[in-house]
Amino acid sequence: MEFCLPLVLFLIYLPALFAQVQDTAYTGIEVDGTRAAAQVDKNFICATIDWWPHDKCNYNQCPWGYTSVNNLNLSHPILAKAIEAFNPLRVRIGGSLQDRVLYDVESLKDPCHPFQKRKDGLFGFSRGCLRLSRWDELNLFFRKTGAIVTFGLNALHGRHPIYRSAWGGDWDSSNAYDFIKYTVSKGYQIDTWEFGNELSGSGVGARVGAEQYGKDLIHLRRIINELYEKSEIKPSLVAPGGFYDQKWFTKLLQVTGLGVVDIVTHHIYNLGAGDDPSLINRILSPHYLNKTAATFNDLEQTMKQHGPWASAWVGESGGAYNSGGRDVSDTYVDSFWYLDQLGMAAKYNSKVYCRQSLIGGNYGLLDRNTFVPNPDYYRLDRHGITGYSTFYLLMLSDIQTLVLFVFGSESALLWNQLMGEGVLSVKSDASPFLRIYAHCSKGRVGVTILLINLSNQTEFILKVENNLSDLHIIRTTNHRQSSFTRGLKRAVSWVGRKSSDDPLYREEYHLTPANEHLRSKTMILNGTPLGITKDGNIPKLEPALVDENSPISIVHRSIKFVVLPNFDAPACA
Ligand SMILES: *[C@@H]1O[C@H](CO)[C@@H](O)[C@H](O)[C@H]1NC(C)=O
Ligand SMILES: *[C@@H]1O[C@H](CO)[C@@H](O)[C@H](O)[C@H]1NC(C)=O
Ligand SMILES: *[C@@H]1O[C@H](CO)[C@@H](O)[C@H](O)[C@H]1NC(C)=O
Ligand SMILES: *[C@@H]1O[C@H](CO)[C@@H](O)[C@H](O)[C@H]1NC(C)=O
Ligand SMILES: CC(=O)N[C@H]1CO[C@H](CO)[C@@H](O)[C@@H]1O
Repeated sequence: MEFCLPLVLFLIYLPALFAQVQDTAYTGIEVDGTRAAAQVDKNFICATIDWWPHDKCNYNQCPWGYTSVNNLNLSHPILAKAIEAFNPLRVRIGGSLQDRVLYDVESLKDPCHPFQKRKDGLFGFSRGCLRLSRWDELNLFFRKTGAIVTFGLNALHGRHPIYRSAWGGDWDSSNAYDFIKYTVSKGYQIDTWEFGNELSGSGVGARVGAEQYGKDLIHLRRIINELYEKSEIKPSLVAPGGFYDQKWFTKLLQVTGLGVVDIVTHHIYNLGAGDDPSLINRILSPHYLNKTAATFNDLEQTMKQHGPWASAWVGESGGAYNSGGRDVSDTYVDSFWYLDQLGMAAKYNSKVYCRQSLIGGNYGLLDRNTFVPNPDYYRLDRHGITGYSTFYLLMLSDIQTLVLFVFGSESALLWNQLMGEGVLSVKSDASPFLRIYAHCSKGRVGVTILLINLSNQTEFILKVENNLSDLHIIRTTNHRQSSFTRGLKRAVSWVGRKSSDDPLYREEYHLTPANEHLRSKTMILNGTPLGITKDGNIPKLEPALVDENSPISIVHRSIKFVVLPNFDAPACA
């Protein structure tokens, strides 16, 4: 019997072996351009600046360097250019230590010390302090770079631990009051004041009950109303900047009621700890990625029911917690997670998405040491040429090395340039490994589709249909090509179809890793590595122009933005 076993095993595994051969799946997707399923803010992309000092360490690494609110080098030319490239970028100032920050206003009685390591301190640090001279510098910098600022206030000030991680007592608003007053007197523009960081639900490090939190928010609302009474621009109030907890969030909305909280922020770290060996498997698992949809959906329901006056933001999301994963959060593979989550957040009506972090940790969009405008830091300028758009890359800095190449920023920039405010729903019969998101194109007619192919073996060939037409979805998955191409010929409902023989084009931005290595730090756009040229410039970044009636293909483990300028979508008009 024994010697039969290998044969049996061989027979069992035979189909599996064949299944691993590269394959192709034909699929139809239908984009509903008749109405926007959701709407994001004009400035959806946001990145955070944290308070962590250089000696914040995880897993025997100290990946923050000098990137804190208090010591980030604001005169580094690359930093300003990186922010300006988004034109504008939202910046959220906050993080774990924000609730322990004192503002060095005149009335402050305590000395203004920086954060210091302390074993018994919350998150292992003492309280810290923001000097007003630094606050002045920061505001000059934000004004210069056009950043739209969200500032997180110290919601633990005046409270004390009561039981385990639970903190009690009223918030002492005096320090924040004088700080906001100073900010108003200087004419510094703060778009949104946020209250607290990760104190909701069971909290991270510390938690505060929803009832108490709501009371303090009502108080803060009064302060803001009072201090901004004579101002033309009135900042919004944002809270609680913590993990979603249905009971806690519901209670907070009930206690505060209409006219207190304008924006509800929640945090997401859905990939696990930064040193988790399964990070990459999670990033590539559609099932795992999609789990976050449940959170988005629950929050959307809670908001509809208890706070229809407020909108939702992802206030902080970095994938892997505790500073991100080294050689994961800063490589190509991270874009699968990041772009998928941007798409999902938008679909569930999040108006803004703040990526942890702009700089600092392993998940920074910029290298913490060199600020390398990662060769992926491009500005895209659009010029209308013969009806199409041509994109030019402006080089932001001469960089000596291509090695430090951080992907989130490239992905974020492409999203920022291409994806508009209207979110469109997509029907598809594709495998779950093909993640699809559609938005109105940014700043022009038509729609843009984001395709994320997580499959390690399947290339998808798609036919995009407009449901304005009376065509039904052609269910062609894995059908033979002939029936698929027959279906293609029936594609209609594109605007601008000329009777002339001129072909109409779509634009494609295809992102793949160098050397097919998922953890590569070099990104390939339309077959060209994104690197600097001999003379120290970054090459032009142009979309591939493709006959719009040809099927769209996307190879395994890659990402593509497809701009369809002639797609007739009344919702985007
Ligand atoms: C594709 O992934 C599956 C499971 O995720 C794995 O079993 C298989 O070996 C992979 N195939 C290739 C060609 O890498
Ligand atoms: C900040 O960056 C600039 C430009 O690279 C550099 O000249 C300066 O020394 C830096 N300052 C600090 C404090 O590191
Ligand atoms: C993702 O999750 C949402 C909500 O739980 C569900 O409606 C949707 O069908 C899921 N999508 C996929 C592709 O599994
Ligand atoms: C388009 O799709 C939406 C839902 O996605 C549906 O409500 C609408 O009836 C569809 N329109 C047509 C013409 O099929
Ligand atoms: C690993 C991987 O995804 N490889 C594919 C990436 O995309 C290119 C085409 O752009 C394919 O040739 C690779 O096989």
